Amino acid sequence: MPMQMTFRWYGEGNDKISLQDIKQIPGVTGIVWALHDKMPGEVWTVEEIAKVKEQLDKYGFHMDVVESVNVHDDIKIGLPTRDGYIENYKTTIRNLAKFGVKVICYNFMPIFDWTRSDLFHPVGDGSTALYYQKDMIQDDYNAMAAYILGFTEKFTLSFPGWEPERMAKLDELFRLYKDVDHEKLWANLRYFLEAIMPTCEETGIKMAIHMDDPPWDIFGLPRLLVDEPSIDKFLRMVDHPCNCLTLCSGSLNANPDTNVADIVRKHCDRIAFAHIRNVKHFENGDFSEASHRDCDGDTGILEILRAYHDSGYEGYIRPDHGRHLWGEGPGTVRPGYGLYDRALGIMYMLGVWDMLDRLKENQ
Ligand code: CS2
Ligand code: MN
Repeated sequence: MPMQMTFRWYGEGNDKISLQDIKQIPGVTGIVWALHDKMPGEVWTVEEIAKVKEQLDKYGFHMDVVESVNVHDDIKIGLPTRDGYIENYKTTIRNLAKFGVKVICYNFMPIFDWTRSDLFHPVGDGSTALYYQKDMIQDDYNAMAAYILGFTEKFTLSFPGWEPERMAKLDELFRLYKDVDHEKLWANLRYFLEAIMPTCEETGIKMAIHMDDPPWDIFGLPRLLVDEPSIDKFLRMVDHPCNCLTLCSGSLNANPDTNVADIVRKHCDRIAFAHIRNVKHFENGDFSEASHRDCDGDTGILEILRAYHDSGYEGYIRPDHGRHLWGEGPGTVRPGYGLYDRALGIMYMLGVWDMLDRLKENQ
């Protein structure tokens, strides 16, 4: 079985891209989905999941991968209330398994999901992309949250991980995380995983942690999954076949010293889900997201794909963020999640993959 190409979709009424559009991209067999109106900690019910299944079935898409079932802050902080939220998480795992879900992507980043200073930065060719200006993400978390929320409110969007309900309590959240250092956060992650592994084993679902993005502490909050040593540590800490990775090339390579292809070769058997994203670095530490073509960024997309191919990767893969092209812009597209550049990315990845297959056949 070859790797399985997927496409992230935010759901009916929540994504301007239709399943019909996605169906026309060659090679896509499954939709990466989520119940985006759920708050972290809530149970996903069978009825709600069934509705999505019905929508995807019409187009013959599988629903094997969920991104994400978000983890409640109380679990990350390690509050006594965490056990209740963990029970809810287990119920969600069991409910998802009833519909054949195989992989749950999640992250363990305190308070913020991916963080950027500009959502529509000019790339130089008329397109725009997500951009990280290092000196803008220093100490004023309220300013950064206001920028993102200003955007989501204006265009009545919601970003997973940036729920206005949570962002309204930012100062309180920061207070709660005050004593959560790296060590404590590692311990809380371990507690969570050890609690849910039996449910994963019983249902066959793999938990696939997403890398922290960017891969360093921000606003004094600890971040764990940042490089090769921390990934080694994570896999050793809970050494269970259901404890897996969503290996996100772009998140990891925001640190240009990280060689993602090496990590693929080392841990391919524990990668359940591959995100392919290309990043271009500037000398002052800023970076911009780029097209998937290898030479448009510094992430080493060709070597990463070669590493997956050599390792016989059979898991799920998707283009991660793309640029905004051909009229896509604020108001018409979710930042990073336009149709065109992700479709181009898929064709690039499949082109490389098909050729690697051919070379192997002819060997
Ligand atoms: C995604 C992440 O958009 C993205 O960058 O790769 O936001 C990812 O969905 C979450 O971190 C996973 O929980
Ligand atoms: Mn990613």
